[in-house]
Amino acid sequence: MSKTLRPTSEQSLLLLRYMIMAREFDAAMLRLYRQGKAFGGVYSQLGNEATSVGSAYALDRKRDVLFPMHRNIGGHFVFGADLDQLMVNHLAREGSQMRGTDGTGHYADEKLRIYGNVSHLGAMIPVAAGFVLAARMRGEDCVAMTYIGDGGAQVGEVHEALNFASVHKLPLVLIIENNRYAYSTPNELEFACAKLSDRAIGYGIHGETIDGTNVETVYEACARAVKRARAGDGPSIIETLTMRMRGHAEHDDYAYVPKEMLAEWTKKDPVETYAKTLVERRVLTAADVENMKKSTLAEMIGAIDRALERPWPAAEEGFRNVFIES
Ligand SMILES: Cc1ncc(C[n+]2csc(CCOP(=O)(O)OP(=O)(O)O)c2C)c(N)n1
Ligand SMILES: [Mg+2]
Repeated sequence: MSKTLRPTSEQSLLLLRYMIMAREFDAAMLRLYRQGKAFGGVYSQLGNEATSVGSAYALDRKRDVLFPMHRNIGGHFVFGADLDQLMVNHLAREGSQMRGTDGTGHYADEKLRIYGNVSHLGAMIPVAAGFVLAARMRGEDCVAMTYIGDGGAQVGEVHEALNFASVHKLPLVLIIENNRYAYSTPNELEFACAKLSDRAIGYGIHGETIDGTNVETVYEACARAVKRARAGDGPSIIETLTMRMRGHAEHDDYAYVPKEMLAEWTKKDPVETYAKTLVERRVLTAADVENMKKSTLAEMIGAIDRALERPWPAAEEGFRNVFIES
């Protein structure tokens, strides 16, 4: 089955391109944070590019919906988000979809079919389940994909939403991004089961644990989950194994993470390994990869310059939609 789902050369180039976009956007945000130009938390995407891109790519963005989390910038690109708009959002400048009140993607965009992220861990999953229930009641064919971390997966609402979605066979795909840490808490202090996908048995749904650093593996597993969801077979849990390669956010020096662990996962860098695979398959050359990186970096620099030319949003915007206005 997985063979038939293997991306074509054209699709594989797109997967690589989206991952490079995610990588360069992330690198740009890390620099901007150090320059004092990005505010609030900057949550690095490093190591999560394949999970974010491969999962979102399995959806049909014309009819499905994405409920991303804080390390899913790749999915925004897959769903057609405009780079300039994303940069303005993240730099909280005038024109930001969150009116400058936030810099980590807490926006909903009906046109893009992106809703998220809900900051309170676990709380987004019932919203995603409710979305597809409503869509079903309206007679629409719509699959929702949403995400939770290894830490967030322990929150009660995740269970409630999964149980409800399973009973009603809702077309929901939950990606559990197991990047080994929730802030400084390691897996062994978060849960006692062998695999987080084992929980699927308790809901009577499909569950699997996959290599979250391989974009094709992620795409194939998610495409199968989307197919099942669309066919009326209900939700799936896909646990993607990755490593959070930096701190929780950029204020965190992640001194509690063993250096050997990071070194081990560096060898599985999602962008570099996929670029190498595509060069070996002769889909592109090493020089093409370098050019792709260079042109993406130039795109980022352009977007940053344009965003920084914009003024700050008006201070009153900070109070809008916070209190009920009568
Ligand atoms: C209910 C709730 N508790 C605590 C937080 C603060 N918080 C935000 S992210 C995070 C760690 C999440 O870890 P994990 O779910 O593993 O995701 P990761 O950041 O590793 O991708 C915490 C504690 C929150 N947003 N919501
Ligand atoms: Mg985590």
